[in-house]
Amino acid sequence: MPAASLLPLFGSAPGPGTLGGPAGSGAGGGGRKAASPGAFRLTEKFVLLLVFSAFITLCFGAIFFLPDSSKLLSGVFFHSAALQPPPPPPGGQPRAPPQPGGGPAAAAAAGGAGSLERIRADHERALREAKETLQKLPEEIRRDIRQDKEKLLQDARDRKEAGAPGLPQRLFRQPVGAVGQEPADPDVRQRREKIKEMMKHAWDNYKRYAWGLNELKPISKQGHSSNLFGNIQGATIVDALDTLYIMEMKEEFKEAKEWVEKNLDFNVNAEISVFEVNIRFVGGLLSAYYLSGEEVFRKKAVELGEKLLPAFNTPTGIPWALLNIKSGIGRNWPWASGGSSILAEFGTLHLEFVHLSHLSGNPVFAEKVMNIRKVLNRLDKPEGLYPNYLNPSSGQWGQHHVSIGGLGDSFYEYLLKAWLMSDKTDEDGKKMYYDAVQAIEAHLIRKSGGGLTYIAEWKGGLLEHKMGHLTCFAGGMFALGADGAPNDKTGHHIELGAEIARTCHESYDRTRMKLGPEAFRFDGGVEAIATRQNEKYYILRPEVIETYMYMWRLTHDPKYRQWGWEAVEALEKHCRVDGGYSGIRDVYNNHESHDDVQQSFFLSETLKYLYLLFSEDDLLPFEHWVFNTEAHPLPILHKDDGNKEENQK
Ligand code: DMJ
Repeated sequence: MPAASLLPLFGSAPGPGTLGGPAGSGAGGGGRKAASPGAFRLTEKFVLLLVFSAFITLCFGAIFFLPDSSKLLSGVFFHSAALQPPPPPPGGQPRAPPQPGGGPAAAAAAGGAGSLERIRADHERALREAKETLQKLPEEIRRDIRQDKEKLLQDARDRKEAGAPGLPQRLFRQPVGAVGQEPADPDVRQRREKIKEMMKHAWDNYKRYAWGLNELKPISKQGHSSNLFGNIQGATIVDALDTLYIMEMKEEFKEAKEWVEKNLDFNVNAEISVFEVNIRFVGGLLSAYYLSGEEVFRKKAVELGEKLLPAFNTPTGIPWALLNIKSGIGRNWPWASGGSSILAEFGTLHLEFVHLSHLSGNPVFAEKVMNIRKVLNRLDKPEGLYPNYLNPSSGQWGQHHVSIGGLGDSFYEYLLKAWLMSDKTDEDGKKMYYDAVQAIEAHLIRKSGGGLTYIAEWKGGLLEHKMGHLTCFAGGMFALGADGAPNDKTGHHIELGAEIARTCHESYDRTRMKLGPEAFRFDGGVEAIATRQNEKYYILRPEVIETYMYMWRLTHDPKYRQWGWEAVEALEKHCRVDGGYSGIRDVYNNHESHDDVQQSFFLSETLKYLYLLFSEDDLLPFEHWVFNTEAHPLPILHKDDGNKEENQK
């Protein structure tokens, strides 16, 4: 027993008139101090020891020697844990009846001579240690306490450095393209430098006013917290790690890493959005690991992945949208149709979870997301389309609303990218993606009177001729998937990507501030313009710039760099403020009304895609990396690198 645990017996301040004077006051001179409560005469010590051991013997005697004491022991100390019902199994399969004798608690509860022997031995050791402590000087006891404390701290430090316990050793090999060449063209180089300066402005202000909090309020110069992350902190830091790395902002990357090491804590009582925490935190940590090879990121990613697993404890295995990561209790958004989970949320876990299995050696993560695929493949789809709502208990669709923007978007993105990330071995993902695109083309994609291609929303068979800023990511997706398109449709998919890019550019160009609204419509005589006041805002979103980046890489048409630069100028003119970058309430207005939030995705996505747009193609090349939906790069699991099994999980 450490000396520290005996301290209350001897070290607490005595009440008035007991031993005369505060504990450890030092009065009394050298040798054994008569007046100090820690210094007893030998006879006093003996009496104390006798009383103490008589008391302990009495207590334990009552437990050991009363009739049926082993049952009492197991009932009091061990049984309550076993009474808690385990969470329901995923997939709704019947649970096997509990087996006797499983687990350490059950073994102890089974009692037996072994357990009693151990308890007796512990008891004797405690008495021995108490006796030894009694013979020590107060100063010696204090020294022991200090040493015990230091040892505990050192152990904790060692555990941190050694990485997560149970993680397999892994030889880190940096994937191709984690760093790239300087752009050859001086103008391009200069523009890229400007984007790096924007990152520095965003980061420095976050650091100055909101360090360690989730996001920054750049006007009021303080932290901003969103309930998407519960009380997990540091969203901007984790989201920005890989952008800092590829921009070679080494000092900033180092301070971000140190913050993660010391402060990123998932042992909190927090209800979080499984989707948001996955794409920003798990995705950010995975990318930071693959770029830098720093073990702390692998360890934290796996630790967080494990915390998310209880979200899958539903009858179908379709995860809850919200999860309390302490209690493991999940639920869905109260506004979601019929208690449903959301397509874009449960469909946007695949890439990160496959990598979690890859890095942890634990297949459970990949199994969870593969099961989502199975559930989806068993369901009938209206006109081949995927509704945005799916009930995790009944396994049935909720309202038949279909969208390639909010609530649906990244589900389609992850089908394509799962196939690409598997080095094109995930045939299931491939088929689901191209089948979905075919249905989207047939039922959702339309051309306006003015010749703009747009993607409408589908509500039970009726079209709403509205396109969200979020939907603009689809231009890049169509172009990225062009290469594998069936029936000689490669050119057609590239063309589709180009048309969506043009429409989204128009949605920017037709505003006063040259920044796109949250949603724009194609009805009542308008084209690519927001008509409702609550759709006129711009919150530093990346999707349009993301599409320019893909289109540039895949076509090298200079207009995409030109359009990207227009966005840089507009951001600088209307969103940059002293304290960072802010969203805008109405992009059609003459004067900026700032929303006072610097979203973490501005650093992880908007600025990263801009930087890549003005970089050479050798930085994070598409042959070796895919980007998660928060722009966090994840390496392709090449089959000739021994990833065959990983790809087939
Ligand atoms: C990001 O968090 C992700 O891109 C997500 O998929 C959708 N929306 C935001 C940015 O707009």
